[in-house]
Amino acid sequence: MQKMDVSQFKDRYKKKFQERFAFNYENATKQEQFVALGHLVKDLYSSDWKETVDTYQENKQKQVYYFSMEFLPGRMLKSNLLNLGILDVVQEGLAELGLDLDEVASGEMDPALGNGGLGRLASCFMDSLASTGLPGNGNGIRYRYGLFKQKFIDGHQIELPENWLRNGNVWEVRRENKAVTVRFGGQVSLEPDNEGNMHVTYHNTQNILAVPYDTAMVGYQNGTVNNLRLWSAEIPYGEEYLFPTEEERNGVKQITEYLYPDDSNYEGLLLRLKQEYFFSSAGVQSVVRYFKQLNLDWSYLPDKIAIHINDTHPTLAIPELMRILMDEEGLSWEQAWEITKKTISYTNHTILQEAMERWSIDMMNLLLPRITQIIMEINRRHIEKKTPLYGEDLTNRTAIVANGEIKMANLAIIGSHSINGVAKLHTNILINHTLHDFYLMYPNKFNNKTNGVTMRRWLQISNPGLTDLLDETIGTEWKTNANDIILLKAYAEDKEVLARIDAVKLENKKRFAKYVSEEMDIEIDPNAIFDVQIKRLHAYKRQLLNVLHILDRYQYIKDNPGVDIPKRVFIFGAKAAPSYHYAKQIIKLINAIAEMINNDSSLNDLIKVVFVENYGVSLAELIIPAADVSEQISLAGKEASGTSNMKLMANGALTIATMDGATVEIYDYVGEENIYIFGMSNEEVQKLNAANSYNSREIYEKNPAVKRVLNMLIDGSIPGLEDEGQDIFDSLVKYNDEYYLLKDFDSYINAHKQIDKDFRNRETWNRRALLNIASSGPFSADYTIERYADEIWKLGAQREPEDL
Ligand code: 26Y
Repeated sequence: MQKMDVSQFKDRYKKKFQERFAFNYENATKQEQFVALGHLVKDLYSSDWKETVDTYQENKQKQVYYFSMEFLPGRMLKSNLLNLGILDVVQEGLAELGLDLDEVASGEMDPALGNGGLGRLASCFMDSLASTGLPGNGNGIRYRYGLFKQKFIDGHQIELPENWLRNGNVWEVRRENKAVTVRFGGQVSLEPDNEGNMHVTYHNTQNILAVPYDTAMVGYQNGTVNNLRLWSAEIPYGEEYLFPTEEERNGVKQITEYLYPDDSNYEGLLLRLKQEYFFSSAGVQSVVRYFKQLNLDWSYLPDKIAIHINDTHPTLAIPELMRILMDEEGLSWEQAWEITKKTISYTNHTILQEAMERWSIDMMNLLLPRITQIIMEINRRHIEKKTPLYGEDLTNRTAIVANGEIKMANLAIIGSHSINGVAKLHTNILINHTLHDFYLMYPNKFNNKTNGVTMRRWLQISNPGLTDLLDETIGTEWKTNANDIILLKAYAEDKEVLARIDAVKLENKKRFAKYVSEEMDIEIDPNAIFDVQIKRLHAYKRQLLNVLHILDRYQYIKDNPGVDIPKRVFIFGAKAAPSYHYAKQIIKLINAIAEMINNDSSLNDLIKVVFVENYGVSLAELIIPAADVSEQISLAGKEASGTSNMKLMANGALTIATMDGATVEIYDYVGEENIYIFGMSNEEVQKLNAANSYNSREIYEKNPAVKRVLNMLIDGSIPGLEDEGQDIFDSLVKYNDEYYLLKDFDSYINAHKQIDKDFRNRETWNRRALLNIASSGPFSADYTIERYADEIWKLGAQREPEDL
């Protein structure tokens, strides 16, 4: 890309604005100001975009396609500016035009095309693929409506539609000429042709057009611009007459209408199955079309293409690739199977049984008859081949088809060459427990890839103060080589640097406090401890344990008026799946407690509770740099990895955590004196499960602090609660506390007491914050992606046919 100075930028911006809107930028809304800037930025990268794509094709380089039902990219303006190397120029230029970049940037909608960790990981990976110069493409769904917009009414979560496209989308390019057809329903028959070869014929299928919308994924100052392709469902042109009723027409639109807001709670809904096949089929078709342009023998497909499936949601890519290779390209089953397995790899993101996808065979057969045949045959051959080797019991446990259902994880493992977990502990649990049978069969398929996050968005963009501090102490190499952040360790005893760490944090806290004051009308003291838990609301993540601590603290302050402890602001951000009643009750509980505490002047502001509405990527960028304490308190063994843990650490928050997910690795890097570990380990949880001896009521009866706090839920202490208090109380006492909150209660409270003490010693606290920042480099997604590229996708080493 050509360099641009401030005055050139100003000229171009003014011109661009006029072109698009036919009036002056000064009188525009920030949304219009953003649109003009977005288009200008797009002009700047478009030639690199074309060149990158052309180069991959000319070099016949192996490319990876990351299939994901969810992407959570966040606003893209600043990320693109940063990656193009013009963030400063644009900021300065806009300022000279009387505009504020942050204001203009807020005119962009935040595309919430994902639920949580899995979708955000996909977007971090897209950024890292481009930024490490790797040929990697995204493949997903262009949902017309993103994840619902969350409102609190009377403390209850209300879901509103998120019409993120209502002002258009500057970044996307509709590519009608690249559309493909996806078939649903009907019947299939196998009929011989004149030469006696079998042919698959379809009858009465519904044919739907998949239209791709492409978005550039700009690499960090390296000229690479990759592609994220999102598919939209449409009625094929000229075939409107095949969809005569309103209902049929809506049925097509519906496929890509909205993102399912369920995170870790599987429901076998037909429309979701349609979505899964829709984008998997469209993606595989477009990949195959690309491969055919290379004019190579089919056996080279795995040398040119890697397809990665993000959890089981795109697993139908496996039978779809089989179908195309056999039915359309005439390969034998054996050839197609070898190619498919070598092409596909799979990441598992959960061990929660309720999140495991299983589809009813009947439903699948009605919607996808040919795909179902192929799955049944994969299963038949699997059982036939493995039974003599592993015996009936073990083999049957690995069957894809059982009890009238198709188990997607089993299909994903059997039909791929690699399965990975997302943190060391998680992968070990997969190997030793959840997927142990598969591990015995395919030990070489299993591997770990600990998650990572892009330090560009989560440090450089969201925390410019810390970015400057790093630049001025350790230089700028860390921006392309995150491990360099470790150099900051050399400043651990440097009082000046420690004071600056403190000052940067304070500025970020003020920024967030301003937001809270303006948007929520709550005043919080930037000198208080900002204690942050931001993640989807789920029982296993134990936001409720955090709540119990708040109530305990509340009691303590009530008992000891004038007590001298540091102020705390408890900050929550969380959406609950709309059908997840218990999670929504916890939201109501937190809001009720916030109301009670924030309006109680006798507490002397020693506690405040802030539950931000509509938590998402944009709010995360505001909250994370302002955090002092990072809450990672899931029941050990349940959180596959976590990624907010990494972002918070990189921004100098100290972690209070169970030994779960990637937090175990954070502990390993940062050392025990710089993290607060509490509660049962995974082994202890497993033992307790096995012993079947847990009795939460006994803890309730015997532990006065627990009793007191829990009683608050049911004795009317918390105004505004209806059934929530009793139901939540019952979950903990009557229904034996499934996630062992009461068991971990004491050690959690003690860890928080230690935080109170330690926070007072500013210098020591800042040193530990510094050590957390310094130790965060290994969690850069750039490294994660490099390991995927080397060890799973083999993007570097590839078989070169003679005729290349
Ligand atoms: C099947 C459907 C209901 C479903 C939809 C979304 C199932 C799961 C999900 C999303 C799961 C998810 O976000 N998992 C998270 O993935 C992160 C990235 O690997 C992990 O850090 C995090 O621990 C895990 O909960």
